[in-house]
Amino acid sequence: MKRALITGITGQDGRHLAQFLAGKGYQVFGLIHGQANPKAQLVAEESPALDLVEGDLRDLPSLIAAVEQVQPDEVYNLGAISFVQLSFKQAELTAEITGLGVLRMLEAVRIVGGMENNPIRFYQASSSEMFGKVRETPQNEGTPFHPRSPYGVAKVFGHYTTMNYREAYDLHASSGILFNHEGPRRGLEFVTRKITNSLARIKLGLQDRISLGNLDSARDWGYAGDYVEAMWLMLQQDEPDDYVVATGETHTIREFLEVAFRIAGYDDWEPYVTHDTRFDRPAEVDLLMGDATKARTKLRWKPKVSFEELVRMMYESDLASEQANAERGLPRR
Ligand code: F7E
Repeated sequence: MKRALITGITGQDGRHLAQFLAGKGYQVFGLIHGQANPKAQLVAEESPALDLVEGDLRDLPSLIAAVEQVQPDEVYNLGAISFVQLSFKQAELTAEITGLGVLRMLEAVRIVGGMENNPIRFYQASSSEMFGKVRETPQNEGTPFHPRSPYGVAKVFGHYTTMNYREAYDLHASSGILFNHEGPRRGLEFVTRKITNSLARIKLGLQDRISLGNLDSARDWGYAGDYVEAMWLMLQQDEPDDYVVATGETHTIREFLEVAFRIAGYDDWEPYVTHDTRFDRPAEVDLLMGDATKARTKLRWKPKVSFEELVRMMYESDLASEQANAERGLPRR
């Protein structure tokens, strides 16, 4: 039985990956930090066979202890402060966790090492935010980076550190440059889920409007459940490498609104959306569109869920859970 250690186990991707790997017969361990972490119960219910191990990306000894305890075949480093807007307000903490956390996890893997004939394989969650003010469209593995946020800068550090450990210590360390990936488990702070959840509440008469920032930026949105398969495929290759994971399609926030409101049965979204400058960012990433040719050809990976299916899946899930909350008489938010 293969053993996998996942950091960021309580996040959207950690939850998908834990279930995906359990389905492949892995014994899955999730790194969890903080006393009485409120999300621990949720992940334990979702993945009953999952083992939680204590550790913090800010604390190298705890990471070494976790890797020693688990003796993993594969480590997936998904833990990060991942909300770009927050990274402007907590830039130092973002550098500490999203950036230096990668270095610490790689050090733990290097120090513990694994069996001589079966060294630990490492996956780093790199991000399309590294492309930032894009130099070309679509973006591929060779496109230069130009990050636009403390989050993007920290991800570039993590990406190059992963490359460096691969080259300097011959680690099987790969990075997935994942473009935005969403789904019903996405946090409510991200724009897609904020829209589908608010829309469900509008439909149920629980809310009047959605306050949003910049509607003109465009993103290459895929389904998170599809993307965790690409992470796993990278670690099954003989050679470690970097791969763009994306759909190759891009849509503006306006287009997301159009599709979501149409699915919910509205002709026009504009009366329901107001602009709130609090959601504008000091520097914006205007357009992302990934070229995943390498992942398609080398990993034989391709996304399965289309843009429209993704929006529908998220809206329907939010409608069902908001309806259930309303029926249980939970207080209005
Ligand atoms: O913003 C605009 C906002 O926060 C998308 C993370 O997973 O993907 C994600 O980063 C766009 C931006 O995601 C609101 O200005 C407008 O242009 O959903 P988001 P993100 O910043 O693209 C990458 C790949 C990651 O790696 C990150 O970890 O939507 N926008 N109005 C808004 N965004 C938010 N959150 N809220 C608004 O009200």
